[in-house]
Amino acid sequence: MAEDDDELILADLPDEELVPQMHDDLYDGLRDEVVEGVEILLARGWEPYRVLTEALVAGMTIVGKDFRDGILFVPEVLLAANAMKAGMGLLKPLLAETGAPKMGKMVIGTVKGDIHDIGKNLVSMMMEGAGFEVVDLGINTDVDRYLGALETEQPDILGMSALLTTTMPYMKIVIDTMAERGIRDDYIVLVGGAPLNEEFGRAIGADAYCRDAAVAVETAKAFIARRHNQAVVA
Ligand code: B12
Repeated sequence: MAEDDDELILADLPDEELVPQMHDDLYDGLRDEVVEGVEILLARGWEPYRVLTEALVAGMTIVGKDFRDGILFVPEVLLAANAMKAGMGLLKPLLAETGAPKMGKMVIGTVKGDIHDIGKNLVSMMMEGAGFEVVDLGINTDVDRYLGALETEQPDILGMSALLTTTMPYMKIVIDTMAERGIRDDYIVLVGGAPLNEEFGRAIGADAYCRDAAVAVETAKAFIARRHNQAVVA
């Protein structure tokens, strides 16, 4: 009986207790519980985007802070990341289900030397949800793979992600190589990742730095609209 009392039934918690509990479960890398939490919130009528931002991304922010402060280490963060991915997996089809008309195409990848992919995956999901076709090159993407994909996929947008101060300069290598080959201006180049900022984006010659996935979608839409207007004028 005492055991039963100790067991936490997620479905019995009201939203304002369930969400912090999901942050705790994410922190502890409890994949099944995070997935269950996502299912419960969806069943209660939460919009997928709200579940993503308030339950998952907010939880990952806490993990990020404790990783920075040396309270959590790589194995724990990896477990948390896997729990986050499992939750995101459930939301992905729902976010993509908006039936929006095709807005354009994006090739995206995390740069060479960098294996962080949660932010990139989130951007991909949100872009797909907004009606973009997304070709994901994955992690550790070198310049040849980026350029090869530009040639074969012919996207409107190239997206690059970097989470390490040591890997963010690689974005400039890609952009410089595009310039050398005379193809820089054929694409809208968007960059993102926690250590970047607007100034860095400008300095490396990107079209824009986007601080999160929602800004990425807005920025992509604005650039595509501008391109179409130019095409009409020309
Ligand atoms: C999870 C995580 C890991 C996981 C990654 C799992 C995975 N599959 O991604 C693991 C445990 C593997 C890991 C490993 C390492 N990590 Co790490 N990691 C993190 C952590 C805690 C969270 C990152 C994250 O997923 N955030 C959540 C997402 C949603 O946010 P985001 O990535 O910023 O993405 C958003 C925006 O930036 C933007 N965005 C992102 N990409 C793009 C791309 C485009 C085109 C656009 C438009 C927008 C955009 O939109 C996204 C969605 O809103 C961060 C801490 C932090 N505060 O960032 C450290 C952090 C990035 N890691 C760090 C370090 C040092 C490492 C390691 C070197 C540790 C080690 N000693 O081994 C290794 C690196 C290995 C490598 N070669 O890449 C440092 C980097 C410090 C620095 N100055 O460079 C950080 C900042 C932690 C810290 N404070 O010390 N890490």
